Amino acid sequence: MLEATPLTEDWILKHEGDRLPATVPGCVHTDLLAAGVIPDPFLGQGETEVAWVGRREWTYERDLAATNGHEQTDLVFDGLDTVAEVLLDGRPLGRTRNMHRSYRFDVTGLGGRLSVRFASAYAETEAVRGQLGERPAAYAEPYQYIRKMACSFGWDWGPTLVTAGIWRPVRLERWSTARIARVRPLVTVEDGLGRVEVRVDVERSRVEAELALEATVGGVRARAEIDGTTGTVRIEVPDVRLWWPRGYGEQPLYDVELTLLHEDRPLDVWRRRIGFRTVELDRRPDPHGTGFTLVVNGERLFARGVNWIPDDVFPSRIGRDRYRERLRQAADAGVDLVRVWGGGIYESEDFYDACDELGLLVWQDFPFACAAYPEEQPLRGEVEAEARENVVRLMPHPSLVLWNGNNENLWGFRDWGWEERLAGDSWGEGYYLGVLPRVVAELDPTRPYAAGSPWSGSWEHHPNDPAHGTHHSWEVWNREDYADYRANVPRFVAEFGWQAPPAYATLRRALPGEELAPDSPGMLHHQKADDGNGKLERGLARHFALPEGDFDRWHYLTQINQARAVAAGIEHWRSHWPVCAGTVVWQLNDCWPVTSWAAIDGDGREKPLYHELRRLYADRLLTLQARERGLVSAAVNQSAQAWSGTLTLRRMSVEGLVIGTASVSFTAGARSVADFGVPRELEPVGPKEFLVADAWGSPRSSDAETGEALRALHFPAVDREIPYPRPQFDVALVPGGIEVTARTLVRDLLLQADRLDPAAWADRGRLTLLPGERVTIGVRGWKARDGRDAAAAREALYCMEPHR
Ligand code: BMA
Repeated sequence: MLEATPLTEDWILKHEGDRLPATVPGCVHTDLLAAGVIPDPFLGQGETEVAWVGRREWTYERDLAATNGHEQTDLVFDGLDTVAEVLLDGRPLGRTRNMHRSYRFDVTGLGGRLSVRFASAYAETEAVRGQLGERPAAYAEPYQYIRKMACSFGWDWGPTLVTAGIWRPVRLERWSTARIARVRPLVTVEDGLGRVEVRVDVERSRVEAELALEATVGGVRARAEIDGTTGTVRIEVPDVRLWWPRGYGEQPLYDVELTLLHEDRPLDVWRRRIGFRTVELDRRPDPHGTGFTLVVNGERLFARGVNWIPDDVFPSRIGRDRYRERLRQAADAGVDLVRVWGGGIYESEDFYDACDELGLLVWQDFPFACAAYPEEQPLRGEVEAEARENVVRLMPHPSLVLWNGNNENLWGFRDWGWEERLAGDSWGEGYYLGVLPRVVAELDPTRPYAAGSPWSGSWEHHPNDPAHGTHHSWEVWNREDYADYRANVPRFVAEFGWQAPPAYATLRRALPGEELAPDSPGMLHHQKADDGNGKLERGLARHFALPEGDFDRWHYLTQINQARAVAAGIEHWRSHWPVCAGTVVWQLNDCWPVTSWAAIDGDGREKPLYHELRRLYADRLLTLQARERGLVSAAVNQSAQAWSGTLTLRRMSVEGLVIGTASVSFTAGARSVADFGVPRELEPVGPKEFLVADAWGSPRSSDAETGEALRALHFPAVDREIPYPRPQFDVALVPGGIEVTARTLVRDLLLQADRLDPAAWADRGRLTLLPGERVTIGVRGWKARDGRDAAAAREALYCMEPHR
């Protein structure tokens, strides 16, 4: 039987004659940090101080004892970052140049000093660029010349921390006769009958030995012979339970166990979990253009998505618990699709395991982003090898529903001046329209492939044409106000978003001692976007009077503006289902403490946008939309039951007077949207008025947590024109939280719980109370004791105020 021995212990990192203790898996930066050699690059300007680390060569070492008792011993690296030479007692075992691959070296009968010598990634990129020529990109650093996580070179939300190291597990594998080299379970289901076709490749140390395979799935067992080095076991499992995305059903997972046998003795075992479900991507042309709708088990879905970036710029630090926590946060916010963005990595098994269990659909980008990538050697072979390996590695996971060729490269070629600059040089098209779809079709024909995001399906239409395929909506934020989201109805919005600073406690930790201001040195350093602060400022100024010299107010308003921006997009687009079939917010998470588009900040704290997503992505969403024909109320119902109830409309003044009311009954069928015009006489006019719509319904339309009706609000004027009354409300400490009772209109009330205690969390984000309304904001991680805490709670509450 194959024996695997992890090589986790006894590694050292050589640094200027010192031998520092090294963590494996890990990386140079985290080892230097642990040894006290470098400051924390996440704090203050630490990033700049450690820039030298990426320019050096680094060596990891440990002893490797020679082993016996087996015919073959392999040294297996699941991941090396990136350009390395592996030596045993000075004798080269091999070289590596791809972070996205694993490596296996034959060390049979060998022992001695094992060293892994990493060259600087910059040395490699300079050599490859010298050989293949310059290629255009959205960023200055040379990430397109090396197969390494692109965003480690810096991004518009990420630091430039070019690390090196043994970033994934390493082990010895000792075996005799044969081992399982590659397993491809092709899983299909039809009328309740699950089929698993397990395609297996083996490696042999004995060419002649007779080999067999035995596999079990869901209690069904099957056998097959190995012919040469391949074999296929076919298993049919009757009455399988379907795996569904969350909100649509359960996530039953079936264990697959595959054993390689020689004379009925097991040589090697492979275990994974699979799920039975079908997936199609409907891209048929229709009267609106070309659709992009995911269909799972025959159900057409509006995808409630988020974009995922590496959760730490040093991905070796992200363990199973961290993945699970972050993805649980996504699921709790109502998310059902996570797009693993192409500037990052193929994530670890832990990521996809959590998605399988939580019912999160995964859209996986191949790691290419925002650049022209050369298609010549040595890159071409690396791209094909990494694609083959990762398609096979990830194919057991039912959560994985889509492979996508790249992020924004087809768009960049057409729109960002690359076409002219390239003058015929290769730029990656051959990967996205050639190599990658070929690899997916050959190895995993059960899954759809898209060439890129955005992409209209062919060069016939502009790659980012909203009417065809996927669209990235970035005019809003870069140049326009979020009201502009309403300008069109894309078929699928794969990226859109708005920036805001992280939670206050996160800033305090990241910028120790700094007197915080929007443009204080640390704030500027932790803002990586091109003219990021300018866009934040202009975005604010369109809605609010700028709070000069008041950082806390600026922080509150920018966070509210972020939540409102994303809400404007999602409410509009969801109200246009099924023409629009998905929104993927840029971005769920951060990889360090930074001002960014993220809903969850670099310390894992939830920004107001996060709580807003819970409302926006709930099965039932009520929204008021200003359309050409007038104000429209739309009841978006993504649940399997019809939603019928009564809608109460109240036209009000900001002083709290009710100007007019009406009640209508409505029904939104299962998985559909019902919209109806707001009567003209109820449309609010001018800066003093607004409309409140409350949906009361059966079966329960109410928010289970609060027992309130679903509410939508419409203010026709921007805040800086609205004559808000001085907000008055009472605050009381109640078990588990804070109770607020409004005596006036209190708009966008927000408890910044981390100001009470860095460990405190609020269970909701911004909310608007009408005079007389009361709400309890749940707070975890904080125990209120006395009157001083009530005062602290009041201090941590923000809301819209009259202009000064
Ligand atoms: C798109 C993304 C990322 C970027 C984001 C915000 O370009 O694909 O590259 O971080 O917009 O600018």
